[in-house]
Amino acid sequence: MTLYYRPIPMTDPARPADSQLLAGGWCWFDRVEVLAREAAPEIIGWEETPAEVLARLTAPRPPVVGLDMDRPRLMGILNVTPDSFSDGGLYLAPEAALARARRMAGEGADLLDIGGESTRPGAALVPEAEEIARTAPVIAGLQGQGLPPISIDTRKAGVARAALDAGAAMLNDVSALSFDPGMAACAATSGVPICLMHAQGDPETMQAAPRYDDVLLDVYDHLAARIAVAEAAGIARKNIVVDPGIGFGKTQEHNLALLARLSLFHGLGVPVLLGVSRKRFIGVIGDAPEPADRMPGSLALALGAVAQGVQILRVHDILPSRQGLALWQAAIRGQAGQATGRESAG
Ligand code: HH2
Repeated sequence: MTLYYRPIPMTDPARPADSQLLAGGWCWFDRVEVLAREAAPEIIGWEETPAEVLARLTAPRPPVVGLDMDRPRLMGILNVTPDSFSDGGLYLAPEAALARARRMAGEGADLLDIGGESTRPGAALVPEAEEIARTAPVIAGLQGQGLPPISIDTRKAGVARAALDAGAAMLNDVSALSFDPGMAACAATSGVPICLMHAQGDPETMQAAPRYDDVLLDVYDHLAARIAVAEAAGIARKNIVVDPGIGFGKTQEHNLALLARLSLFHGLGVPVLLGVSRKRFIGVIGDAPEPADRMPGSLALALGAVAQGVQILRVHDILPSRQGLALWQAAIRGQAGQATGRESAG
């Protein structure tokens, strides 16, 4: 029987002396929930966790594109598309995209994630040349201005290469190397970090009837397998980030099951990224039919994720997220202090 070990993350200032720090970050744990497909969950003390699992849970994560992972980081979303579910059409003109990127940087984004193909449910494939024409000029236009590092949100190696040539510093592949056979080699040879995200099916059909045996454990196993594929292709483990892929072939119940136990993913031994911003189920639970009205719910989920040690939050709304993080951190510390992210954010 395969056992899965989920650290029960704590941020309380009363930290027992013999507790463990989660991933060298801001959460600690002294208990671990043991999960299995065939058995009821059980809670054990950290010292009963197998040594190799404990090593992965506690090892400080290496920096990602120069960003230390000992504090939560904000990745600002910039979709240069006509049809993204929230900001589609707003930033298709290069000038509008450049202005949006500069604004998010000014508001304290640690990273900018630029995409030229919507992956919302039902979205159709964008031809590679079109995706390059949307994204590469914007990335090139943002170089040399002291802006945060840029990641390219693409499933295609050709788009990734054009983005890297234009100055991107990270890859974000929602197919976790399974869409384009050239993507793994592109990541390996360029030596930049890559986010491997879980998705079930293609955007066009993924919400038709998503099914899992146990969504949490299935997503965990899938990401573990994709990490193995990435490493076999020559991608260094220090360059891998994982993401459970909220909303990608998942019902509301699936999304919530993942969000409730996000800390399991630290067992993969790499930084965890989460993208919940403005997604549909926030509108359903939070009674906000318009994506632009879903910031409060997005922030609530983001803070819940940070309380489980998630290192990178992919968000549309930098300013409110920055403020929320700063106040959350001040409150758990009982004092204001070190900024929660980009030092220049103040
Ligand atoms: N979500 C979207 C796109 N890319 N990448 C990662 N790593 N994680 C995510 O959750 C994720 C992602 C979908 O959101 P968005 O970019 O806002 O919309 P669209 O796909 O319609 O462009």
